[in-house]
Amino acid sequence: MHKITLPANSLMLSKDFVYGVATSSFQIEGDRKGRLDCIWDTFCSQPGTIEDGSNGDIACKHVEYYLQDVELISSLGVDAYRLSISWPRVMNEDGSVNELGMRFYINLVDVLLQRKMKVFVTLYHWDLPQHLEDKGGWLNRDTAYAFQRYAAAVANALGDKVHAYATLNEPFCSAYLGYETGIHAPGKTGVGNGRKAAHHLLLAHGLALQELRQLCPNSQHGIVLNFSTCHANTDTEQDKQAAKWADEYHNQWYLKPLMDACYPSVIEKLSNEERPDILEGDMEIISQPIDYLGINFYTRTVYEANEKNWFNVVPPVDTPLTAMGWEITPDAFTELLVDLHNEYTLPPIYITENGAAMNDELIDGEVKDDDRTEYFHTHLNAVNEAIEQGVDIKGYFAWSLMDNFEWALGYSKRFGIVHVDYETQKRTIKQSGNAYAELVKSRINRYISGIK
Ligand code: GCO
Repeated sequence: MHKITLPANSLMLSKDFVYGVATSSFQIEGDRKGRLDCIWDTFCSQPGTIEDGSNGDIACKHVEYYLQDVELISSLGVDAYRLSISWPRVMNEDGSVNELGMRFYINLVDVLLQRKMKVFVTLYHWDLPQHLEDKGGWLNRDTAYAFQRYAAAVANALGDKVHAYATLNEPFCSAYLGYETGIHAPGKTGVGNGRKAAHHLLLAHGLALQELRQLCPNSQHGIVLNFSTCHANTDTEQDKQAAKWADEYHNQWYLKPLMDACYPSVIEKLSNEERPDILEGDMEIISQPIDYLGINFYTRTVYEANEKNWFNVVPPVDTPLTAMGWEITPDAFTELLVDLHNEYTLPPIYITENGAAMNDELIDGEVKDDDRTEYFHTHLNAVNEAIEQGVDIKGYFAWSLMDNFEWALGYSKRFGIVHVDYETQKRTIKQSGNAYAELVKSRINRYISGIK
């Protein structure tokens, strides 16, 4: 598998379909001295939190190498780059703008525009300033208002040079992994904490959206959610119900408030103490219209009922897995997109992340990652299938541009279509990166030959 191909009549072969690559600030930037501490710095400094004991101090040194990295992105021929802003790099503790930090992003956006790329900016990809966490972080309602002020500062600095803003990336991860299970920063636990954090994140989204709309009326505004389809382990009613609860708890909890201004019915299973404090007007703020929905997809999950009438994850058996131990399930991707389309009246969709960690080997200057190329091939075809079934999908971003800091797994997992040697910071385009670039370029050729 050296190529990624799509059916000859695919809309994804028209030049209107946006192809991009994605990264996030903490995962690639390094240059910790240039910003305030964030919750991931603190989390990484606690023993036992990160598999390889690493942190984001250096990462891919992107702050130092951003010009070279933009050249690299441009060499792939993609239309768009999705990046995130580090809140603690652009805002001082007193709420004023850190001009030097903001300058970095202004320069970055400007060179991307010179390279004719569309810029997709995410405001929150999990790097909450530590001083806000010290006051309760996402458990504190005030954090949502601090986020609103930060969003306004970025909107003032970057304006409509940004094609699309996303308020949050994967609030599920921030809330559930960060405040409920504690495997991500800040490492808090408890159902009540997770649910309250989620509500404040969604409120922050709505408050920021008001600023973005007003300050950048010509940009697109949305949010990025992650989904893993929920499947019952057996055909029993109990397992089917377990999969439904899981879907509501992990997926719909974040989408239904945006679309229908309410939480899914699973909220009734929670005690009063576990439920978020929803103040009057919150759900209206949260459910303002968005211009697009960003969807991140990696894998499906199988559930069974447990004795508490709740759900347990059933680990995969005998199915192909990525290096994350995640099942490779392109059909679930189509199913997800078609199901969401049938259930809600959605705005246009961008696939803002999709990709795989694989056990790459750099041999003689090459990474022959056929398995990752195959993953992209099957998943891009799954997107194509959803489009054929009527889902409005405008673009696709590969996660990730380059190998980077994979959160609690440190540098042990590689998601890049570009290999990074962390000793030398040398970047090498993997075979999958070349295959992706070829797909993107073949599309342009096809368009030109089409109008001849
Ligand atoms: C994610 C994150 C990425 C991860 C990727 C792989 O949105 O979960 O955006 O930061 O690296 O998903 O786990």
